[in-house]
Amino acid sequence: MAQKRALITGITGQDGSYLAEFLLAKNYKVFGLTRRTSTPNYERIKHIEDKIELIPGDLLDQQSLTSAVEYSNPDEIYNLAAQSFVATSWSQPVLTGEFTALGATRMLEALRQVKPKAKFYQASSSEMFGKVVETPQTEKTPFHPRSPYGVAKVYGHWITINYRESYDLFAVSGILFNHESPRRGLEFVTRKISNGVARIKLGLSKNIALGNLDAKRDWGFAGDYVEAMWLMLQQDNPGDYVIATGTNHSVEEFVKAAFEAIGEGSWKKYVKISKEFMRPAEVDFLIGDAAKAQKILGWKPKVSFKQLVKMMVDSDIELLKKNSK
Ligand code: NAP
Ligand code: G4F
Repeated sequence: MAQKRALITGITGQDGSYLAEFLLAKNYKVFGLTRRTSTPNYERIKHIEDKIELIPGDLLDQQSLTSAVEYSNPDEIYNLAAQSFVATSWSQPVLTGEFTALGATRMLEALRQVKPKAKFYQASSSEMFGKVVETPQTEKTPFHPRSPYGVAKVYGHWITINYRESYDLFAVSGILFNHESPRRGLEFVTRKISNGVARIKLGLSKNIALGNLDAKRDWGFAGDYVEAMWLMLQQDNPGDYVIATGTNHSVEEFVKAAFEAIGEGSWKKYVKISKEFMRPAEVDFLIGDAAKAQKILGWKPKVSFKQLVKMMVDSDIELLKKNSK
């Protein structure tokens, strides 16, 4: 059988790096779209850089996306690139719309014009549920996004379905709940906490400044979630799936578990609440029901909340020790 070919946008990001590893292990030829930066930011993929092929391109630039699809001639396209930080979407709402919403249309256009037989994955988000109208959230739960990011993702979700219905494409939307890892960006709350706790443990900081501790998220491990993306594209028919653990925890519970991972029982003295990290509109509560994915894809998360927190804290301690040498 011919070697399968995949194009990943957002390969330098958390999910892109795990997905690239996953596909390499399945013997795919992996291409990754990277945008121009004044210094390369290949930290998350440096261990596999010699096994993948990077193609220059930007979600803002249709021609570069079309050329990337022509060049890579993919069987599968994973559109993971986005402005993915919710807080930034209020300070850069137009850019967020350009990347996260219209970027999906540009990728779909590239696919439609160049390789309509390729299978397409769109990275949709539980942020689309926002102010939730039912619990737990499923593929059928209506959306009420609470940020320019959430609104942009709703657009990306529906344009994917629209292209599937209009042009008979194999285009799917994975509605993924929060997933984290040691490769998570430092601005997201879980990594901010694991890094902060590691710094406190090593005597490099005295406290962590956080915003709303009451928000609850359904947190899973990114390594588990990229398998679900791939499984969605291995089906005979396209469909949209919720991917989640089915359990949730508050930010406060994450903080507590992270301090417990270093054997510190009293976390309160280390945490400062700062208005700077409060949002104009909050998503208070997310919990997903991944029954459809379990039934049709045979997908289940493997890493528990406690294991995830410990993995992130341990990794940050090791990283800080290594960097201080
Ligand atoms: P991430 O770490 O922030 O990675 C985002 C990626 O997009 C990076 O590779 C980034 O490149 C790239 N990118 C941003 N703007 C671009 C542009 N204009 N042109 C080309 N590439 C661009 O995000 P992630 O956590 O891996 O998430 C992957 C996708 O899943 C995103 O679409 C995110 O919104 C979505 N999602 C994530 C979660 C989650 O919990 N992680 C949940 C649901 C959905 P640079 O390295 O150059 O910045
Ligand atoms: O870690 P967060 O920034 O992630 P958020 O907003 O849930 O978004 C992430 O998950 C989405 C899936 O639902 C993705 F689509 C999206 O791309 C991204 O990956 O914030 C989580 C919660 C929020 O309620 C926030 O208000 O943590 C709260 N929080 C409290 N203090 C904080 C902080 N968030 C951040 N980033 N920093 C804080 O200091």
